Amino acid sequence: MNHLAVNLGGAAVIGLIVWWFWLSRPRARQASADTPIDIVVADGVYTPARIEVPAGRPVTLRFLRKDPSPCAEKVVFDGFNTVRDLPLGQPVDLTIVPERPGEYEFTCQMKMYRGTLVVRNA
Ligand SMILES: [Cu+2]
Repeated sequence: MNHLAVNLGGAAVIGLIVWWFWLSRPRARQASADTPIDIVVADGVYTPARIEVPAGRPVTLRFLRKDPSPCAEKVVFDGFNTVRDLPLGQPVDLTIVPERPGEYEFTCQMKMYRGTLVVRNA
């Protein structure tokens, strides 16, 4: 398998994710602890980078790090006092219960990767 094929495969997967999460369902997804939200960590961006969840219910975010650079090795949720290590290629589940509506940023430890958890009134 050559690198181009791998990259094209990755792009196809990302395209599929974009289509599935953003284009096929323009309104916010229903999220719950039982059905994790997959977040790919690659090329300096979280995909998806903006996630809407209802307040007061547990939600599980499943991070999959594909970026080998040390920049991507942690995810930090300041608003929830939570930091997780992200081993390369291994999904990491993070379950939180967002009690109050608002926008909560999550970032890598250097704040180069940036995402937003949008908590709505349920
Ligand atoms: Cu970083």
